[in-house]
Amino acid sequence: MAIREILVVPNPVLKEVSAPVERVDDELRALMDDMLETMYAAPGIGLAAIQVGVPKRVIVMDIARDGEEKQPRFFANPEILWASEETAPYEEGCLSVPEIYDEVERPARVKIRYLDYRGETVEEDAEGLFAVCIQHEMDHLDGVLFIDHLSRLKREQAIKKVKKQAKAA
Ligand code: K2U
Ligand code: ZN
Repeated sequence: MAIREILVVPNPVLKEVSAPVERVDDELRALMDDMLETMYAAPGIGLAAIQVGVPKRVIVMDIARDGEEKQPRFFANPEILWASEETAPYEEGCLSVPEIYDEVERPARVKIRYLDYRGETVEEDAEGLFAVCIQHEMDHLDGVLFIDHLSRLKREQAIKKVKKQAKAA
């Protein structure tokens, strides 16, 4: 396994639409293993393949709380089959938009279908932090960042702040 570089705004790769995977094979599992190691090291609770520069529709996640047993999750070609009309706000952040946090409103519950680590098709209901995180990561697969849900002013201020951080580093 290897820790990979996480791309940050304004890298244009982050705006690319990722392609479906043809099969979950050992090569894809090696990518998912690297993504999980990279996510834990960040640290974060989710990561999309595009964030490490790979335009494939693949997500890893672990929403276990600190001190709880790790619960790594793997999602290939995830789809949202249903989303509740009810929405819920959440203070989101993003490893590709470092040190920027703001409230985003998303459907409170979603039904998803995806291929798991073994390539089996799974359908699952998500709510709470799982629903927030999977929708945040699935946005990444379509080249959408959480700041794209904010006002133009807030989005531009966020990108300006990240650029300033990068210069100061
Ligand atoms: O996509 C990413 O950059 C991973 C995010 C996932 C995430 C964003 C917003 C809400 C939930 C999950 C990172 O994990 S951001 C760091 C973080 C950590 C714990 C809770 C919220 C955000
Ligand atoms: Zn993100």
